[in-house]
Amino acid sequence: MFSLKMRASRNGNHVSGAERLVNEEKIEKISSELIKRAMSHENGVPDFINLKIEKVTEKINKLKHLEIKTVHSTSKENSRNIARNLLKNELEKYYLKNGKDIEKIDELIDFAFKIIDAGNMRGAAILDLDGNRLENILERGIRVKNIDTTEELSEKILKDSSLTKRTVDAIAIATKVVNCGVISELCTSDNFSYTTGYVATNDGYFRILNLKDKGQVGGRVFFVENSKIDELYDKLENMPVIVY
Ligand code: PML
Repeated sequence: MFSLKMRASRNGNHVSGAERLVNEEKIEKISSELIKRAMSHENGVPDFINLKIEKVTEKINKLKHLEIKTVHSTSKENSRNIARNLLKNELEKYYLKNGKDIEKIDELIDFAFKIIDAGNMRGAAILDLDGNRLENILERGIRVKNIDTTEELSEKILKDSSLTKRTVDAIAIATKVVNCGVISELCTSDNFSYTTGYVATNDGYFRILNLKDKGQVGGRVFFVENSKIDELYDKLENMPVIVY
């Protein structure tokens, strides 16, 4: 298989990026789809597009996608409470396992919301249970790479008129992240007008409507136990995964 990575920018600012893992015979078709995607991006027409095509020699891991559960909520406050409870449920198990004070979980979640609302990172932040940031480069964060979804999954998701390509891309990230041992992920979109975000755990991909206000920036936080961070980093970036 081959990895295709596209990133586009304008005046040095990131406009869009996407990646695919495809068989040799699909390289041309998917390359043109990625270029089309770059050219028609909502952030404007780019003045620079980079398309990288590389043969993947490692074993490709096939992962079953997290179940999609949409949570309808009309206010940001309520949506954030729902996200908080989902995160708490998951984090509590790890706090207890590591003998940590569960009263501190709210503080950790507040910190995560602060990070995503600051919106100044290209990749995700990684937080351990004590609220330490574990990314190699703080401003950059970690970018989950070498992922794709099968056409069947993508078609199945897009058949639902309430879902878009955003969900297809996000489910690939969330499924890989959770399978790599991340306890849970909190995400809001970096698109100003897209207010749906999600919490991903082993129990599913919980899309939560109105997780931020229109006009707000977004971000991603991965919650982890702090052991084996180098191994986790390597997997998140380099392990080839196709989500089905
Ligand atoms: C969804 O609607 O399922 C996508 C949630 C947000 C994904 C993040 C993004 O597109 O920037």
